[in-house]
Amino acid sequence: MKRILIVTSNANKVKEFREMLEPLGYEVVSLRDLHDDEDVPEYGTTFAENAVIKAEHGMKKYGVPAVADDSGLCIDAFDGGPGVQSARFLGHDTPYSYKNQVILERLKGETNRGAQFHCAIAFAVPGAQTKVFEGILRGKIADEAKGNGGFGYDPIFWYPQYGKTGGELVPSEKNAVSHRGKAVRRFLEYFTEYSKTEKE
Ligand code: ITT
Repeated sequence: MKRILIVTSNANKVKEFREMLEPLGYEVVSLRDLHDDEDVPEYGTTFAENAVIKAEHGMKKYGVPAVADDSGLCIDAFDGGPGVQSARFLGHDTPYSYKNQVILERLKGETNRGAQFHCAIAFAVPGAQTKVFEGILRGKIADEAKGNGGFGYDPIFWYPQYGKTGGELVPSEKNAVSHRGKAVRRFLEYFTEYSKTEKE
């Protein structure tokens, strides 16, 4: 089984990576599996920059190829915010039930409810140029929070493909259309070819 190190402290991201990659025969190893709770500082201004910072940090620390995900919610009426600040919006440890209610309050009466999830995945290999794979999912901010599925902003993000919030989706439905699903599939296409050359 091929191993993939994912440099993240977000257990929900690890779960989604596992759900998508394990059935394809990949073992996903997270920082938590390595008993590493270091929080890598994200000083980039784009999702891609932050993903590269995290992946290269893990690659250098462990001396193996490493993957990182930087993602977030961009709301049109907030000029794309919280964007790269999504995890830190209203405080890193503030519960998402509260963050989501604040967003709904701020959008009360707003007709422009367009929003998108963005995911950048970076793949860093010792001695090689780091690669980035991105995925975007356009949708809307729902009128109210619904469901307990997914994580983070999912209960208030309306997935147009299903006419439901992310909180109401089962994992396979979300992964089939999500920003992370798209970026993971782009990464996998590359990784499959990369793995073949590694063996030669
Ligand atoms: P790492 O940096 O350790 O990977 P993090 O949670 O801090 O973990 P980010 O900086 O990439 O990760 O922040 C992404 C935030 O965006 C995440 O915490 C969620 O709040 C939100 N987010 C990303 N993908 C999401 C998804 O699929 N569904 C709901 N919310 C999501």
